Amino acid sequence: SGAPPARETRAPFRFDYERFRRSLRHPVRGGRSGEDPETRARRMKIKEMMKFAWDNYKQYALGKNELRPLTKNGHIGNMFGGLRGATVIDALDTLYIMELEEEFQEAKQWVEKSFDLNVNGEASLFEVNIRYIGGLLATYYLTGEEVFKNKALELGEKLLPAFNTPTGIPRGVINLGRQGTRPRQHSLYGMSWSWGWASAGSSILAEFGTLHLEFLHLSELSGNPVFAEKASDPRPGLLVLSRVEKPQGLYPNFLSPVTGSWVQHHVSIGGLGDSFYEYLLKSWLMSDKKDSEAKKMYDDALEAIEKHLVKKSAGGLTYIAEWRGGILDHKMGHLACFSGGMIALGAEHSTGERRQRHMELAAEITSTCHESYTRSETKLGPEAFRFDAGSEAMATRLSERYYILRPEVVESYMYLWRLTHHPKYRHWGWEVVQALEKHCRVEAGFSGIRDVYSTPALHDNMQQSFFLAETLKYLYLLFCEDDVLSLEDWVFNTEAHPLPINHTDSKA
Ligand code: DMJ
Repeated sequence: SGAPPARETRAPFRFDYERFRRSLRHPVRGGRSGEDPETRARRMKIKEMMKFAWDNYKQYALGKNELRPLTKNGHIGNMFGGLRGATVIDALDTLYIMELEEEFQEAKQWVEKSFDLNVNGEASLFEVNIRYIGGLLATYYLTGEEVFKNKALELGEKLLPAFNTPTGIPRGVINLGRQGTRPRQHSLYGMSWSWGWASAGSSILAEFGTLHLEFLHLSELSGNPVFAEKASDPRPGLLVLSRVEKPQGLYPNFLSPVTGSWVQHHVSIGGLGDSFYEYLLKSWLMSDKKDSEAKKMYDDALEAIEKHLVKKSAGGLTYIAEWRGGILDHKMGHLACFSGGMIALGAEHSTGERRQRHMELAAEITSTCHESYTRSETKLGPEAFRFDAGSEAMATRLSERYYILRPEVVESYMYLWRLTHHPKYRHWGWEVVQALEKHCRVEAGFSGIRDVYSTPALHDNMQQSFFLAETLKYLYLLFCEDDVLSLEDWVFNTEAHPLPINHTDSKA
């Protein structure tokens, strides 16, 4: 308990753009000489899938948030507070990395001409941050084009009022409307709310804990410390979290932004908790390992998870259970499958017995998630799978059988491939490509499916923007050389948008 130790003044980020560009050049210009032709062909296939997903979005839904590939129209939804073009922003860096040049120009033009930030509506702070701010920042870093930076900064300003709470921990929903200019003009500008479904006005761990990477870059690029101050330095969120008592060292998912205490004891490394842990580790990596406070919190959290939540099924599968007020729920969500990649990345930067133990744990979890795919008829995994009542890595409830083009399993394959070079990860990634082609590809794009255990697939008529941002990007990187967006130089935000690491030494 007590305040975390005072931290040294943050050194400015120093980027070696040339190095980044060099690393990009290899994959996109046809790979290395001597490259295995099958690997190249597989990469090109994934590039074709991206072009297909983009072309259909452009044709039927440009300017809407997502494509509805069956009805061939657009979907707007209510997550982004009137902002449009979620798929454009999420796709930008993937198009660029895959060298889909014409398509990248189309997306860029939409940002220049049609991306309107003068909106008025209630947005998810988390979703706007990870998809819009993350996508714009990454594209700026990759291309150096000012328009992306300027839009990210302008949008970032609109998010700041969400932090005006007694603890500094933001609420989940923010109104993006403009500030009223006349004295009695009504405006909801800057009003923020907690989600109606979040118990007792609480903020969600994975939401307020998933701002740090992007906000640090907003301060870096604007020269305005306000972003870093709000989300990171002195980190009101982490200060509160470091003081509040954690049941058995675990972090529950719901916290009051007014009192700074837990509202409900539900712990999960999947939905509601997931990217909080991810951003602790990646904050440390992005700071070139200077942010020791974040690293300590990551290590302690993982230790508690290992001790209380990691279990082995009767059939020998390792999984991470959820925890409800002391009672284990033997269930893993698809979202929790990102943790194989995260734990492997953490292990890579550990030493000795711990390194080996965590690398094994990461490989076992990734293998369990692979089982959740192979045990289905479609070879795609369900939204959640269980280890109870005789079930092993399969959904037991009708409501958990769907697959919405989520990336977490291929994300872990990508990390495990990069960190171990075991060929099974490329093999498993290719299985996913084939399953997507067979069951999710329709005439006008890719669609989620309602039941992974039955064929022919029943489509949900939605091409999620994260399919272009994450699923296809991670699959592509799985078949690239390691120096393409090298893990030494970049961290991926939780929507797979790459942000550069702050190398303070000159190791170019
Ligand atoms: C994405 O928006 C991000 O990966 C987020 O962290 C979790 N949910 C989706 C993908 O499943």
